[in-house]
Amino acid sequence: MGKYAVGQSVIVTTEGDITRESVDAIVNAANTSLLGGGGVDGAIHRAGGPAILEACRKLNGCATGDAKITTAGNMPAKYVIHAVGPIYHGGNQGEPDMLESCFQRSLELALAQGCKTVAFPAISCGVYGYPVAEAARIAAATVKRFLMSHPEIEEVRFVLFNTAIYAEFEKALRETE
Ligand code: AR6
Repeated sequence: MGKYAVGQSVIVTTEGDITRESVDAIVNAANTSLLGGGGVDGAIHRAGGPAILEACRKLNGCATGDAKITTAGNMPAKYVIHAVGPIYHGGNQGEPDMLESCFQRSLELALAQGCKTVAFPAISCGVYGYPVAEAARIAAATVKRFLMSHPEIEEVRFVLFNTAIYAEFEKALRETE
């Protein structure tokens, strides 16, 4: 587990399953339909139960780079923030801005809902094919910048599913301003 002080807040990295995190909000790596899928999305819907899909059906989908919030159903978290990351097409099609926007919009929603603790997975780093080192740098820089101006969010956790991705996020957090 890594720990990084950012202003009055802290960023924590852990390896594990985000559905088990006891935080105010966990972030989902969703798709524009918001109606479920594989990867972390599938795990969240399985662990949270049907209340999440029921809430998602009322949201009319979500644009890439944006996020929407629902109940977390049966999971320990209070909310799920469904963020839609970009599919990676080489990096020259707006992917970095869209990925940054996912983290920014998720944190804005968390703040608006009064969340103090938020957990993120490695959005876009699975099926969507984003190179992990680049995605980790964007995630680290965006979250750090947000926390510097919003100390109301006390802790952001990056919950990474395997050792290689965990190592990239650790590196990015050490090297990013
Ligand atoms: N906890 C934490 N991280 C996880 C978990 C988990 N339980 N399960 C997988 N990961 P992906 P994407 C990691 O593919 O690339 C879905 O079908 C995984 O190892 O879930 O944004 C959606 O519906 C990887 O590092 O999301 C979309 O259609 C990271 O989470 C599409 O996939 C993200 O991988 C989104 O693709």
